[in-house]
Amino acid sequence: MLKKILIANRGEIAVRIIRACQELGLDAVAVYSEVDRMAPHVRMANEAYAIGPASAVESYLRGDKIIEVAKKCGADGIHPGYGFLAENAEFAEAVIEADLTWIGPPPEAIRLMGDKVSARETMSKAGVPLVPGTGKSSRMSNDELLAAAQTIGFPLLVKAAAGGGGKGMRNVSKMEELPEAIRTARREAQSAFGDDRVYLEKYIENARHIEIQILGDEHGNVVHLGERECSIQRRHQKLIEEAPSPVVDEELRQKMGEIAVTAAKSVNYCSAGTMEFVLDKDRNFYFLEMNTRLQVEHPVTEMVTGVDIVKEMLRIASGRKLRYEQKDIQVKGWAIECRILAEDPRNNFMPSIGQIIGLTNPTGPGVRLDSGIYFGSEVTPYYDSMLAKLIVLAESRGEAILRMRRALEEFRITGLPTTIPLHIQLMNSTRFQAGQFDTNFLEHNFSFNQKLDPALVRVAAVAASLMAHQRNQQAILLHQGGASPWRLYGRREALDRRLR
Ligand code: MV4
Repeated sequence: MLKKILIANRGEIAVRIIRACQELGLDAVAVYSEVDRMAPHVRMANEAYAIGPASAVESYLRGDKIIEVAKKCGADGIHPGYGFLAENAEFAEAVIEADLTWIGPPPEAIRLMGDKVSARETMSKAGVPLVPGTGKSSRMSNDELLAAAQTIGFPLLVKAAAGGGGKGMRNVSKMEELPEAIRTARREAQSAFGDDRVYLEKYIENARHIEIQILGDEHGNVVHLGERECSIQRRHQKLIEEAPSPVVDEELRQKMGEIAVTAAKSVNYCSAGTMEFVLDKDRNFYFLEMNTRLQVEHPVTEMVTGVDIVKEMLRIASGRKLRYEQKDIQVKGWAIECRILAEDPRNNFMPSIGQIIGLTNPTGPGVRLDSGIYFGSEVTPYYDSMLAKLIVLAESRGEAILRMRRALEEFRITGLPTTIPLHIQLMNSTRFQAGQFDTNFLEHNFSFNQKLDPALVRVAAVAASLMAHQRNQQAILLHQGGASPWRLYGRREALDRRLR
């Protein structure tokens, strides 16, 4: 069994993994960059080690340094979280090579799914429905691509084989545009991934983005934990996720789930993973890609299934058998997650930086907050803009929306603009409430241009201060019959003396 885990990450996900370690009685080791010396994950871990300057390339992406720290401090496993080194097959191999336990899927599975062309081929062989597109050949010439486009039809997407998550993707509506789109997509892919291979897929319009969570152990057992609805996004950055999806019924869940399990078994997958699908207007689903890591939005699945995915990953990595059979997995209730970003939705989602000078965290029934900030902490420009994830669980979707709105109203972050006001507006939108949205909803059918006049903001701040002061005064007068705060203080002191 593992005893000491190094977490090769920062922010809310490092905190989340430390919590899982603590519940399993494992020691957690944090690593941190210069600007993260005071970060929550450093404070919460049993031990913490500096690994370099702020820039991720010199710190959280330094696999060699991280493995060195793990060996020196006597850790026996490494959890990569998401992002950074999580889907780097060479790093996973180096961890295993160093005689440490890799808390994630086998490096071969990471590599296979990282190449989107080989992922398509593998999934096709396992009987997973694919979007019509180019086939097996991993290296296609421009002429071959142009010929294939004739059969696929338009609109279509040019995608980078080494891409994923929408990076380097191009939408093409007619043949005349295709040669140029292929050229630019190749150029972009070459500079971003050092690999200019591209492939084509028919573009499924007005689709919903649905994903299936799976868990597999080292003994060949695989279960699925149902779906997540991830259509509310902006430029491939998800903003809201929910489980279940408003458009997936038990029958479709079983069908997608069974296919995901079969596919995972066909590649000897183990640990946590996610199969991404698009669902068209007629509720046909098509495989897009597989994410071979723990995902940001895993909490909504944890809330409705009661399965602690991170603890399960740790148990699986220690060689344990999965504790669940498919029949043990039941979806109960409704969970919604809002990603709280340090971005200004009123100013084109401009990233915001600064100190958290005021913070009230939401709590109460059915509320979970996975956060990487605290009162007084600094938000730097070096990493991802996600500050926290606010997750609620309720009996029904309607109640979950009301609960989320309540929790968002409780959540006060002062010092920098966040996406909280946007989320409140989304919870209030009738289209969201009715579950009528696709991946274009936020960017095309929803406006958040509540432009604030700075002069009016000042007036509002002055009015709010006056109101707050007046309310305090009233509370004192009403409840204490005219006693001043000083007199009340004196009375309390006298009472304390008598009790002593
Ligand atoms: C698609 C698609 C429709 N048809 N592929 C985006 C992220 C990456 N995982 C693949 N993505 C998509 N691939 C085909 N053939 C729709 C998406 C997609 C999307 C596209 C445009 C704008 C927002 C989107 C959000 C999720 C998925």
